[in-house]
Amino acid sequence: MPSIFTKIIDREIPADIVFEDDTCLAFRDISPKAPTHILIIPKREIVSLDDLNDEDEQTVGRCVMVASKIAEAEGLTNGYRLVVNCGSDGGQEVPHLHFHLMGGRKLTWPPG
Ligand code: DGP
Repeated sequence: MPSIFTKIIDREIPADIVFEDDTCLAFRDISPKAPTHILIIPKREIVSLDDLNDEDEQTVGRCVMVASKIAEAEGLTNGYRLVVNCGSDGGQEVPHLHFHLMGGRKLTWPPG
């Protein structure tokens, strides 16, 4: 079952897209929790970290590389956080693997 993120990939619903290549798409979170809050997603429909296969290794690596490049492009020179929520205890709401890139303010630890 395609998630809302597949609809963003397919341009069926709008999003503020900041980066795209053959593997990943990155767009601003609709409900930002920090001044910069961008979601990096694989175009492949992977539900969560629990669903990764060996063949996803390059895809996941590419998403992390893209996150780092976007952080630089966004000027997050003081640091940032890259978060993946997994499953219900992890707080995952959208069943399509995504990396939250958050920065632009001091982030607290531990998260709630
Ligand atoms: P998570 O709880 O880890 O599954 O985070 C899902 C994030 O996705 C949440 O921060 C809000 C964001 N989100 C949900 N629907 C949309 C949407 O339609 N557009 C955009 N840009 N972000 C969305």
